[in-house]
Amino acid sequence: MKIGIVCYPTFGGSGVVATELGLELSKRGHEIHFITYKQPVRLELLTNNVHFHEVHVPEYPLFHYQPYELALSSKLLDMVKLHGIELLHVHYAIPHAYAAYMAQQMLKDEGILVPIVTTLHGTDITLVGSHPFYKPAVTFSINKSDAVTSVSEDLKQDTLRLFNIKKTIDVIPNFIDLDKHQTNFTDCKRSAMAEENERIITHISNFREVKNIPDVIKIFNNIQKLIPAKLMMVGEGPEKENAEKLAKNYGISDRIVFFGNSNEIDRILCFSDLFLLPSKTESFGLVALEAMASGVPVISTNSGGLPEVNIHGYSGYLSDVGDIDDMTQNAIKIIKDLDVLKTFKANAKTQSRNFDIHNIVPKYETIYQSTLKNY
Ligand code: GMT
Repeated sequence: MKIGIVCYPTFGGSGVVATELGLELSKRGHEIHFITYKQPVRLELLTNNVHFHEVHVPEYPLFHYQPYELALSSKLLDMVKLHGIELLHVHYAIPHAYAAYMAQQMLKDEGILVPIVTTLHGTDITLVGSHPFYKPAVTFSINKSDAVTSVSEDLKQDTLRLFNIKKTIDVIPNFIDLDKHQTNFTDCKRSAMAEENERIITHISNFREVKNIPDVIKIFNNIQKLIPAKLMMVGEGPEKENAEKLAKNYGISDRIVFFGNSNEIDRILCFSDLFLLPSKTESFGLVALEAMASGVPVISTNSGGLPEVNIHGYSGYLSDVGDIDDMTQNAIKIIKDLDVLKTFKANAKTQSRNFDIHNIVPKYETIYQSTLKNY
């Protein structure tokens, strides 16, 4: 199949999933066209089967907001015509499903029929999409998609609760390429990061408010009072500065490394003992899955789709949002004893196998095939 993929190309779960999906589909013989405003961060190699088409939005001073949706729908139209793209798979309802619908209508006018598959990732539904300013347009574009998928059962239920959806929503969980995460790095630089007796705790995110970044610092502060530990903070975002200040106030700045964005999180996860994800909500929590695939147990909240990913008392522990004490105690339970830690690490790896890319990507292929057949 010739598939056009639209996503946010930045460091964020939806862009990562879309990129990994496209790459895997290309390995399975499909021709993939990424259509977005920047080359996706995890899309390093373009091949005969993987193409990237940049959406340019000309700056015009008259416009207070530059019309990205318009530029995207025009680009989609052009690329479908030029490359014979058979199906558009858009990740994130806002504004991608909306722009794809516009492109679909324009193409129809020219006698070209292209179905749209929309994948809901979470923030497009729970945090942004349900805002009254966006809700009618989001409802419309979901209902006009030819197929709709959601990355967790919880997100599907939220979507049905918050919007008047007339479409069937298929749950296709996010996935992981285990080969990428289970390589035993010969150059895993644990000793450069911590002493032999120290535990390494890691957090990776885009440091948005929803990630509850201060809770990461508070939990770590509690842990390091009881067990020698270091904290690896990976990513960039609005809450980073506050996190640095909080660490300074606690007097633990020397125990924390702020890395900034990284394309090689597997190289940081390879020496990590525990992953912290105290988010207010996560439709899925892809990063928790990435941690588990690297054999890192997860301390997370029990919000959103996280209980579908992290299994309480097995791959890690789940707590109520904001329950710093519970998260601290759970963390200690895992890391204080090396044998317990070893068991949780092994369990985390085992749990991640339920999301093996090779089993999940065919589910998208099935959706594409049935959508094309019924179109
Ligand atoms: O969580 C973020 O800040 C990024 C966001 C996104 O839009 O890329 O992630 C969402 O999609 C990911 C991939 O499906 C999920 O793993 C994240 O849980 C989800 N984030 C939220 O629901 C807050």
